[in-house]
Amino acid sequence: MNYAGRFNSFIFKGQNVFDAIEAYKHMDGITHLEFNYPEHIAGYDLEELKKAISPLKVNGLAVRWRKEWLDGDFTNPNEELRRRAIQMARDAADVCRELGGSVITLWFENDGFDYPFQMDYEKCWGQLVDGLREVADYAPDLKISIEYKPYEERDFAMVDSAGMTLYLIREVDRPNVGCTLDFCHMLMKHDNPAYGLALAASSGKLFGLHMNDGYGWKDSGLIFGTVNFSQSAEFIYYLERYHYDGVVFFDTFPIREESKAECQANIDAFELIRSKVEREGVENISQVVSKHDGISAQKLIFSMLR
Ligand SMILES: [Mn+2]
Repeated sequence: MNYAGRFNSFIFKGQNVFDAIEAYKHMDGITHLEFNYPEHIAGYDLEELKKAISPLKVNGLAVRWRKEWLDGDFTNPNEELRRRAIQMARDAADVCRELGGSVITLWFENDGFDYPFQMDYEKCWGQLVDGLREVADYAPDLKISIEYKPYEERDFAMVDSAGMTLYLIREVDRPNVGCTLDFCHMLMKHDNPAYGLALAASSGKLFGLHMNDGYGWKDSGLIFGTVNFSQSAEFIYYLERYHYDGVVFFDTFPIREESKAECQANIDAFELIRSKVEREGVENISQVVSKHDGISAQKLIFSMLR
């Protein structure tokens, strides 16, 4: 399995990108790096960064528009800011390619609304579709991956669910546009994580994963598998069933925990639950699933706990 950790777990504690890369090299299982753009790239020399990365590989870059775009990223009412938001995604594609990465993750943190009558939904939906097409056509060699989150920063996000994400992907209609599924975001929406995963993966649109855990009412970013074991196991079953070969990125927030140990705990948890799924066997689990029976499902879950 390919694994990556979250740079900000180190950077928010005063370390820099190079410190974090060094820490990842000393973990058991990390294979890839995942940068935020521009925050983890600006101010660093790309050549130096490239040297420091090896032997790890770069999965991709996640664009962060942040505070200057409070009124919207691809739907900003200020046309100049809207153009710059799209341009930032195009610039991220150039840097991603330069670093040997293949995925641009777009979480539209500011594209949403807080008040009734605040947004012209049809107009803004069109802007989102047009902006995504522009980025996708600019970088046809890269995967452009949409990460949904139901709320936070806005009360309502425009791309707020697995269903809305898949609908948007269809509307955009480009082969290189797909999605990244964040486990906590799915719990926040009351989307059963494995359901969205199955629909995305079976249509070839699962480009990335953000694994973590939580209680569903906020983006908790807890260590994978700690709260929702059975949903985590179901998620991994579908990853195996659809032969997911992308990167498993742990989007967790070790605010009080030691960052390196916390990242390792995520990898170990994923490996452990994966081993439980593999011990049962994808074929056998598929037979249980085909029964559409709650008791059989419960027996399978408890069998995995043994
Ligand atoms: Mn995420």
